[in-house]
Amino acid sequence: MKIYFAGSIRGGREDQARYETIVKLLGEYGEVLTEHVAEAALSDKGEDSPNDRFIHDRDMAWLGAADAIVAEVTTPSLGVGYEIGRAVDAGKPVLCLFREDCGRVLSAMIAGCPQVQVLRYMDAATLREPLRAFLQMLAQ
Ligand code: 6IA
Repeated sequence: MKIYFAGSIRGGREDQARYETIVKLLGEYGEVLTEHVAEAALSDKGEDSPNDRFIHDRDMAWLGAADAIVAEVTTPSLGVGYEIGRAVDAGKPVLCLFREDCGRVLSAMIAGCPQVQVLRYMDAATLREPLRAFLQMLAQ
């Protein structure tokens, strides 16, 4: 099972520690193609940073290779929204995770999309069982 994890980068890194917890949980059920999204040290300011065209094309190739997309959507991110839309268009299963106590309301374009499953949670540590259920259902 190849899993594409999406989480905010330029949209803001406030939830980075939660991404780490989620990527670790996902790693119990498959290969996470995009582990770097959860890295604390992720920075695109270095001299050896790949350019945006490279990032886009590489990520779209990974998205195409993925069996499932799991997106943490609490911190609003143009890139994550774009990835979700592309994944829906490609007919890929998409699970979005939204932290309920964040003080925001999830975009209607995600919450209202019939092809997207939304899971509202409070604590990332409680996500093991719902992630297992989502991914094992796909494996059948
Ligand atoms: O608009 P955002 O930057 O918040 O979009 C985040 C989403 O787009 C993530 O789910 C990633 O899959 C993808 N993405 C955006 N920027 C990058 C990136 N930046 N590297 C990989 N995926 C990205 C470069 C950082 C690197 C040079 C350290």
